[in-house]
Amino acid sequence: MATAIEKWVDEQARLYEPKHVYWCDGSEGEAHRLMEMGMREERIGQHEVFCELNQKLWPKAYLHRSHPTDVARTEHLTYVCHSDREATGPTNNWMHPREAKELMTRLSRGAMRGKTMYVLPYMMGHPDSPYAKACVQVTDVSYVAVSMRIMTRLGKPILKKIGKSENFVKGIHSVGDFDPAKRFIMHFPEESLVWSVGSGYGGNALLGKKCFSLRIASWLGYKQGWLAEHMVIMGIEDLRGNVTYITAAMPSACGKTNLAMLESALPEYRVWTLGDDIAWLNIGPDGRLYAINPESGFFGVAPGTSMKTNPNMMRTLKTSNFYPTLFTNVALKTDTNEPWWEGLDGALPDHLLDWQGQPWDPSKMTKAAHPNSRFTVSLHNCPTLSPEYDNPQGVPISAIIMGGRRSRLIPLVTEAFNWDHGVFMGARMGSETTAAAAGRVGVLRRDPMAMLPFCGYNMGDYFRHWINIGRMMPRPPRIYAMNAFRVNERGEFLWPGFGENIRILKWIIDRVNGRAGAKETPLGLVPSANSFPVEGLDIPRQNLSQLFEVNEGEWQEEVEEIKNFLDQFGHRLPHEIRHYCNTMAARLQFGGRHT
Ligand code: GTP
Ligand code: SPV
Ligand code: MN
Repeated sequence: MATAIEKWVDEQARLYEPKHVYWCDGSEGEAHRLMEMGMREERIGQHEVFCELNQKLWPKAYLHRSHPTDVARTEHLTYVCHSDREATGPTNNWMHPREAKELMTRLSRGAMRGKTMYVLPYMMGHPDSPYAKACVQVTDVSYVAVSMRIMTRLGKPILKKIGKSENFVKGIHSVGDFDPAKRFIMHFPEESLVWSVGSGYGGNALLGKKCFSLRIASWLGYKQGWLAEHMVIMGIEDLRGNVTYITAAMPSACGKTNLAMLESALPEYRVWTLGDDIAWLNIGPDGRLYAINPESGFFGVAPGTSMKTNPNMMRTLKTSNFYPTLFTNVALKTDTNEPWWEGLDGALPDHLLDWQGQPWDPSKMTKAAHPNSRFTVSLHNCPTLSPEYDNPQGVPISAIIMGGRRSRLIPLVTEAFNWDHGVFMGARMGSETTAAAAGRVGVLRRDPMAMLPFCGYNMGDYFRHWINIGRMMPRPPRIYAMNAFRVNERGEFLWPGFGENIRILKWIIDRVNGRAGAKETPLGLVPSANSFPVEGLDIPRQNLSQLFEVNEGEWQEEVEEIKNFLDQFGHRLPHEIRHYCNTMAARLQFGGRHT
């Protein structure tokens, strides 16, 4: 008797009509076969899918060049298809599930003719974790199969684990002909199904990542009493060996990967990495909030990564283990066959091919690497990987940070008065857009909890869910806002960031342990004079006061924008959020204190 998975895969094969169906088993031999397929058989336009890079200097590294239109997430083509439109909310694109399936079926018929359909059984989370989820994805490109082997726990044992059960998350993926007019990323939360055609890009195609682990999982969390978040998970160890675990939400390309593995500028701390993008948060038996990282790799931004900014990532990229390392849309240093991107250490190379494989001409002022070029690398290469990474229960969280990219207004760090106020702090977040999503870059938009593009249901209900989760914990984590991107009048960053961000974390840990002072502002609590650790910090004194400044005049516009944004959720907006919004507005205008 065929299992539920076999039946479902057969159904996809009948629709897509591939030449071969290949079930991935996760073995080493398979890794070679997949790379061979990508180097010798499959093509994207006139390019091969993979080219081998200098194996001496970059072990197991391969270059992938995408289709030129397929370089970032496409939020305008991403839909959440609840049968009840209201459940999707005002911040997601919606299509009725029936209509969406008809459209996707039409676009998919025969789309894998002459190709191989790879079947990928994988697990998000450690197989022994009560919080993990078993999944199956089909895809028609080796790049996605190889990427999923790095980013998830993929292999034969997962098939065995699912057995005859129908309880697995389904992902259907085909690159089609990369036509942006026929590109859709559809989510069906009611049946734990993601269906994506027309794009091979990370967040559009590695369906275990944003599509399942955030959009579908956030809905599951809403129904089942947990949270799926766009967050770093990290541990900070002091000299006595105490480790404080924190999570940090930041929008795409706003510093999560760099924070997750920072090399501490303060000798009394070291950082342990558990995850750089996604956290699943569950209330543990002791009433604390526990975090697991459902992923097993990094899909990180290349530009700006160097020995100076993120030495631990450079070490990760130059290490090799069982898995290959992929570089997508970076430039190529032709003399040595090495990957290259803007911000990498060393002099500008003499001969570069740009991210599309064309000779690069520096006088043209274009970037050689695409601004959203990325690497895909196993977490197990990371020298700061936490020994707790594989703990099936996760790690207990003491503080949650909500960060963003704001050139003005938002202080370096602010502590919330309490959980509900912290939820408001997350709900009012804004951030300047980046190259991680198609569209304009540097435009301010509201991005609550860094989940605007990833919340798989009505965000008004999501805020309510956050408030409720706080009620269920006797000892909830404290909540903080953070902004490392404030600039001066000349547009220069006021804060050095990267390894110096440990100072922000130190203040947070000291606060959690009752060891640091704070001063009240209408936004929340900021460090009191002398409570922020500045020893050895080499920045002009005035920068610090500018970093913590709350300019009440400038805030009026911000308050209006926050109110307008929150108003769209109507009666679904929790009254606690409206309360904190109103009191913040009143304090900014008339003064007064938190009571
Ligand atoms: P996603 O993978 O898209 O979710 O992004 P992310 O939040 O992990 O962003 P990442 O850490 O990759 O950072 C994106 C860009 O911001 C990179 O170019 C970094 O070099 C830069 N960056 C990261 N942290 C800092 C910081 O503290 N200060 C400054 N000025 N830039 C930073
Ligand atoms: C992001 O855009 O937030 C990423 C990359 O982390 S992707 O996997 O494409 O979502
Ligand atoms: Mn992300």
